[in-house]
Amino acid sequence: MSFRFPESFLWGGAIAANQVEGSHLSDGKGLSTSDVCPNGAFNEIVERQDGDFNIKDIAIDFYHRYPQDIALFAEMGFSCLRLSIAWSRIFPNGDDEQPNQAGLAYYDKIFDELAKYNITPLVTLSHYEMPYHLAKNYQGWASREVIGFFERYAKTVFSRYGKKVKHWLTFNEINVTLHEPFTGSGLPRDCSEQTRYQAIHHQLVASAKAVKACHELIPDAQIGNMMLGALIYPFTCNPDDVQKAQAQNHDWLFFGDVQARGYYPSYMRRKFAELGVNLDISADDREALKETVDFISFSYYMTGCASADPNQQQQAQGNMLRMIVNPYLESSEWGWQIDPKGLRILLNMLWDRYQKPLFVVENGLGAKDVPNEKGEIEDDYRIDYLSAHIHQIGEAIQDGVDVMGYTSWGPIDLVSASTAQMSKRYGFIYVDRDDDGNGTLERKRKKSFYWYQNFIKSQKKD
Ligand code: BGP
Repeated sequence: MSFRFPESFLWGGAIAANQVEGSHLSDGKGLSTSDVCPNGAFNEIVERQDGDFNIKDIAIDFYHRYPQDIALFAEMGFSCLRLSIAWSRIFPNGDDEQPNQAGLAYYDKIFDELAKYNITPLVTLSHYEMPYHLAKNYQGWASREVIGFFERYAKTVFSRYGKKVKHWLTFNEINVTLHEPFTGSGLPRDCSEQTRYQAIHHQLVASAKAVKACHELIPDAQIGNMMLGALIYPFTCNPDDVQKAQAQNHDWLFFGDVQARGYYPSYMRRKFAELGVNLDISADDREALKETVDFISFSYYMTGCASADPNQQQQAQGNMLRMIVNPYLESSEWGWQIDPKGLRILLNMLWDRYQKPLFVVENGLGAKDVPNEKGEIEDDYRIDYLSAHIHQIGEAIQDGVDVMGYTSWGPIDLVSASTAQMSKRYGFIYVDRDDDGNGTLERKRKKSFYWYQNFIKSQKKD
């Protein structure tokens, strides 16, 4: 690639506490919503019993193996690691008066380890989990009270880590509450549209309050939002399809519009009226929402199409967004439609819309890696996927878009959020563990490890 990314561009990978740490009840941690979904974020909720199996109870044991894993990230040349704090390590029940000191001490060790290698932490406050107690006893974000609990949690971690962490995100893929109400938001899966949008409103207010607290407690920090970047194309140039695609894009851009502009976009008035949703928004809420994010972050895996034709039923498989298949694109083994150029289009679209710096905080290919006879993983498919996407980010920067960085999803194999499989692998680093929990947890560099290492090196000044 002849284009050279800006010197300040952050390169790295992204992980989430519940998908890597394990030790789900260690050192005072409480159960989280993720701990009661043994088959993945979108499957049944199972009350815990002694001796039951949840692959995330150990995950990849990052809780203990972080020094080795961070050393491997450093070896690849990472300048950034996106990770999340498990809210239930800090406030085991969510509504506790005092934080759990052992939980606070744990993340200090992580941030200190990153500092050794000059790796900038980018920290998500809530990545697809919340204390299970809040889901069980308050119906999660359906309750206005949870705003206060989240604010207390956010203030606690900002005060504690403010010297070590200068880049923050509020809620991972906040728009996913529309499709999966339990794991990230603690709502009953069969909740009404009214409950769902009221809960989303509470999350948006909580996000804005966290932004305010961050600005006050760590004035030299930056805090962003995080959306699942679900770009939708019209299936044909029929204006009916174009309008449908616009409406579906509004469904998720709405979150960014509130978080970046500080008020509800006007198109939501009609949407709420059509759905029969009547939100309880106080004057204080409106005031709180005015505190907007410093940058916009998003995940990017796939695109899809929208069609107004009811006979056009061909859906993309394996993803919760139920997008219509684009005949020009290929799909991953899980039916996620691969579209590197869509990333350039989306970056331009978000830049035009918000004029705030953008950060691609997830992107990657889930694949079944099979070791060759020498036990090595030759994952050229992953290298192809990632380099094509990175190339399009370079194109977007040349289009004039301000992009802060890129953290690929799952730089080390981890537990899949949607399926709870280990065999859906994203990593540059292989972890010896299968879907049933067998394996030594040994780490091994894949071919893509050396590719990413060389690529990052090529972007540094000679
Ligand atoms: C995003 C989530 C991540 C991650 C990724 C890949 O939606 O933020 O947590 O898991 O998707 O998805 P999966 O693990 O289902 O393949």
